[in-house]
Amino acid sequence: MSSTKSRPRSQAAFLNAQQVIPGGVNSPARAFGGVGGQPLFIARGEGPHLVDLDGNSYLDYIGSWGPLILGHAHPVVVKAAIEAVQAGSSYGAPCERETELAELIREAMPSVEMVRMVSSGTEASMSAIRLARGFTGRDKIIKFAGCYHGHVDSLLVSAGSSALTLGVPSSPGVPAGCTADTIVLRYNDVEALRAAFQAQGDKIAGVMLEPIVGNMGLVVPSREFLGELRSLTQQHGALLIYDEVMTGFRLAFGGAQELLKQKPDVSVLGKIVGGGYPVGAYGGRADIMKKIMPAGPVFQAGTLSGNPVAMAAGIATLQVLKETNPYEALDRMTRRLCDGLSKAATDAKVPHQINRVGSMWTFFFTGTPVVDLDTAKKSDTARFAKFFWAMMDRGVYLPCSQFEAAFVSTAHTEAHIDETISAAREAMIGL
Ligand code: KE4
Repeated sequence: MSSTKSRPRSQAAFLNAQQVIPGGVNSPARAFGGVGGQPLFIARGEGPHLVDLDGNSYLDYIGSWGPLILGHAHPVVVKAAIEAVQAGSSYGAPCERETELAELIREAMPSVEMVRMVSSGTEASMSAIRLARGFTGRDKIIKFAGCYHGHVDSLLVSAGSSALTLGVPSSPGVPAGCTADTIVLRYNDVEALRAAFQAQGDKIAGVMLEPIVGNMGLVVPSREFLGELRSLTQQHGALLIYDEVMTGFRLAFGGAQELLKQKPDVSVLGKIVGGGYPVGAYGGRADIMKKIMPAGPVFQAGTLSGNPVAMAAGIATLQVLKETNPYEALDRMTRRLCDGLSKAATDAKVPHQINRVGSMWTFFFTGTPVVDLDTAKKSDTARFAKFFWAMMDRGVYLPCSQFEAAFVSTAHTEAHIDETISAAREAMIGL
């Protein structure tokens, strides 16, 4: 199944790209592997819209896979980036913007007493794991099937996101030694977590999870699971690492940990913290972070870490979020959308589940509640693909995989939401 519309300029661009870029894309998540057909090539983003090379405009519910909570080309962010780039693109030396963004993160997340900037969520996750191992002197890391933390060698086992969509849960090129110390458990499985600590609690350096998952599609943790994660890590001297790359500044200014009233030892950030520019960050308790070189012995470095232009965009984005506090409005807008989508599916007799937290949501084509990877995989991905293209042809750009979260931005209005619901009502007919 793919589109009924022709998009000749995107098709030509894709053909060209495939000559010089593997698969024609710089990330498999954009390859449309889960929905068939060819990716659209984008000319520009404007507020809630993407415009492709053929001049078609789409309501964008990906927002660059999360970063664009303010929509495309927000004037405050654009102005900040332009001013920054006119003072030079990179110094290879510290600048005060790095401190300013770190202070904003610390203000938003009390569990984060010190922060290190890097250039992607993957880099932040990789560094957080090394830090946990360096701080505890232990090797084992627990992760959960369906959670994705970037393409970190040791975590590419039952990863979510595009690794899951492409059906390659553990990638070639990752030596067995890299994953020998990675324990993979089922999300929300309290018994398995207890058993893992029972068996090897004194060898576990850290437990890493998406506190609210986006990479199986959206999955929420049980209260018991969250509680056990915190108490077992505390009891056994392991670090609790929240991967808030997607949820940080998305679900609340203080991220999922604010919403869930939890206090991890280390947090991993990305996406919104750079306002659409390449920024990752990891931070946490000062006694832990002081293990990072040059304050401590754990090595980590990066040419463009704390890049001044990216810092400026991140600061501008967080300042707008702090000043406008859009979270209740985003929650209302996204509730309106999901209620409308659910009614359209019910009227069309399409079995579905919608998991939503704030402006992050996933429409699953299954009648079974989705609480972990196994239940997420019960979804009808062929029906998802048909719906994806039916919506695309009606000017609505959804994530190109059943196992991804979608996002509403502050640029989406009620009119845009109602337009999306009408398109879904049509798209559901005969699905
Ligand atoms: P990046 O290296 O892509 O900046 O961040 C990796 C990462 C880490 N943690 C979480 C919870 C994430 O969701 C991600 C990246 N998310 C995917 C989409 N779910 C990015 C899309 C892509 O890989 O192109």
